Amino acid sequence: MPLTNRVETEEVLDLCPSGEIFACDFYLTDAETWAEKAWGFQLGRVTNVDHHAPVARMRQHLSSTNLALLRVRQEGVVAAGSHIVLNHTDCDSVLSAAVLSGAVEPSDELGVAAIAADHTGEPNAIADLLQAVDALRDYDLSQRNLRLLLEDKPLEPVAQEALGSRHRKQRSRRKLSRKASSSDKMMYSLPNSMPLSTANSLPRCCQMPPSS
Ligand SMILES: [Mn+2]
Repeated sequence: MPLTNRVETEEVLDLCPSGEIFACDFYLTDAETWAEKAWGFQLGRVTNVDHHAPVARMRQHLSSTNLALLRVRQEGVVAAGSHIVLNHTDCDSVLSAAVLSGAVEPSDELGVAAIAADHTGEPNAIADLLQAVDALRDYDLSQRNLRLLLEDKPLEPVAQEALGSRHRKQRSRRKLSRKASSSDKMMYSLPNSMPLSTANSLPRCCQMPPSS
């Protein structure tokens, strides 16, 4: 599906005229008014496996992957003839679809990876890979390389390249923030060591409050 802010249930029904539909990791309008399941909300043949609904439970540290794991552990993977629909390909989208479809074993480490990507930002090899290839918007590629990573095999060159460029960006961001924090310290020492006129000409955000 295209990536849009608001997705109506009619749109996914049109997309998949028959069979059960699992819309993963994007919010279907008013889903919270449907029948509540441990893994999301259901209306007829549509189930929204998603953590974006405006209800208290979804405001916890919870990702769609955690919901998908609940569904697979209680009811198994989705039946043949069902559809899994995504509208983006970040870590949580890819993992929730891979879990629901049975492409990967339902393990807790996948839930941890989704929460690292969505909430905590903690270093996590699975989250790192899937966020790195997100921009390619290629679910099959993401899923193939997820499996390679889980099996400890070399990634495809395009995934390796995406991961390499993510790491390079992270390194330069870290360098920049180290630079920024050391120059912050310098700024704070300025008012004592420089004439007032010079201190006043510093950009506003760097000025110390008046010392009166
Ligand atoms: Mn997502």
